[in-house]
Amino acid sequence: QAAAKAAAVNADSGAPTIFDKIINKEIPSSIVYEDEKVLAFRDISPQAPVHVLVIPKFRDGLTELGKVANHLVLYADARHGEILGQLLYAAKIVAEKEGIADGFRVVINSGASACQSVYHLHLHVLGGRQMNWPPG
Ligand code: DGP
Repeated sequence: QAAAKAAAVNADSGAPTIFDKIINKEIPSSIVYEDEKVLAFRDISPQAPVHVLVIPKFRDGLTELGKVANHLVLYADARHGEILGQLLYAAKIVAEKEGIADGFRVVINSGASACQSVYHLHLHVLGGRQMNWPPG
């Protein structure tokens, strides 16, 4: 866990991330849902039978917020209500498409202590098995 936290601290540079390449289709991903503002694709290291990441595309002015956008949960203010709502709505669409609408989990790892490893805001949508509580 210490190594994971150290990696998370190092990842927090504010620079573009691998998710920018996924948004731009420079590297492939398994896309589950996409609209103008949001992209949802399968996690490369699934922790449940369904494990989808939902991310903002930041192609509409949010990009200028730079690092703030990467930490949107931490620094969110009144400007961000719309995109945060759209991310949660997309999570619902993903759950319905994936057949897990009867029970699923939405997670945001925010910051090093939560072991955030990619500094581009993302929701994890997990389901398809019994989820346990508390999470690790
Ligand atoms: P977090 O720890 O909350 O920052 O989660 C980042 C997630 O991103 C992690 O579950 C693995 C996933 N991930 C990292 N790189 C890639 C990639 O290149 N493709 C896909 N599909 N997922 C990735």
